[in-house]
Amino acid sequence: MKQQLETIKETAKKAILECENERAIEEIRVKYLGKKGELTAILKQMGSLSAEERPVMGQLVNEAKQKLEELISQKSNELKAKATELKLKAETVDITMPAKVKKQGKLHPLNTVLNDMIDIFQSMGFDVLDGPEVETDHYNFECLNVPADHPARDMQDTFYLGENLLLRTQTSAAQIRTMETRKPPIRVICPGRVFRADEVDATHSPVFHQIEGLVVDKGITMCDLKGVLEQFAREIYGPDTKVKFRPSFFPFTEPSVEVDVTCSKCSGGGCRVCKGSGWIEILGAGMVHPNVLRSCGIDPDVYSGFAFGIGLDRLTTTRYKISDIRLLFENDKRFLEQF
Ligand code: 2NL
Repeated sequence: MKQQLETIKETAKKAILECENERAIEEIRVKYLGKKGELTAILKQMGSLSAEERPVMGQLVNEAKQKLEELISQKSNELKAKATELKLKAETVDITMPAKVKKQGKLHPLNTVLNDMIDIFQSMGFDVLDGPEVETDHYNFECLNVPADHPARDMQDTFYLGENLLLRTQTSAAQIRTMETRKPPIRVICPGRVFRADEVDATHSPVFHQIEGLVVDKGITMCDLKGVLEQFAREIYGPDTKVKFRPSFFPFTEPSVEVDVTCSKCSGGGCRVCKGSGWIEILGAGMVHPNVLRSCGIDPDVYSGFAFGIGLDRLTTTRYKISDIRLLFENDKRFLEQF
């Protein structure tokens, strides 16, 4: 029996030392020390021993049991420590690694300038309107008092899609519809893409952006036009900006003006940007022609109004010193990322 105990001790020791994970060590514990384990089996055989042999053998078995328990708990701790170490190693975060930068989208420069302009006009009580890019000859030209023989109606200047359908050449049509459907007072701006069959170069594109504005009410005069446009110019170009109104001509307004501001680069002294004149033209405007009011069902003897059209693209290229208008439409990421 002593021999048997010795063999059990040796094989168990060996198994414990060679053990590689916590599950295996638990299996060993059950195999030797469990209820049906080998050491327990020996204890059960003790009945067959003599009265003298029993306590001696009992002590040996207990010692062996203690020794194995000790070895098992030691190995088990070792294995646990090793597992923790491996886990920590696997989960290590290298805080010196460069962070993954999430690229955030930005507004297109045209949208930044447009949002500024919308803010300015909204603060003066204007609503913002939208309209279709494909228009009829009626809304794009007829209602605006543009005669049949006007060069703008020429195939050379306008993209026609059919006999009566065309790509709008200005955003006026949305405002014409407003006059047809809303009663004055009317105060609206209408930003959007417009199209002209222009020769393409650094300052001309067949598609560009315009903001048109329209005010109609009783007693609207040229003073209202001047006040609103001067306020707009100062907000965009700075409070010291001077504004000049030059007589001009548009079929849809009478009288008509073109508006210049002092060059923001040289403050009016004359430079390359303003071609030496000290002034930069920023928009066209005028008092709405009585024929236009009439064509929308508004009585020009009761109501009057003013309207204006501002090019968004030139405003954007000058603000950001962009040398070629085409860059605004190519949407090259390398260009757009700079804003
Ligand atoms: C430009 C400047 C302008 C208008 C647009 C307009 C709109 C309605 C009635 C009357 Cl609904 N006028 N728009 C007025 C003056 C100038 O645009 O340089 N255009 C060629």
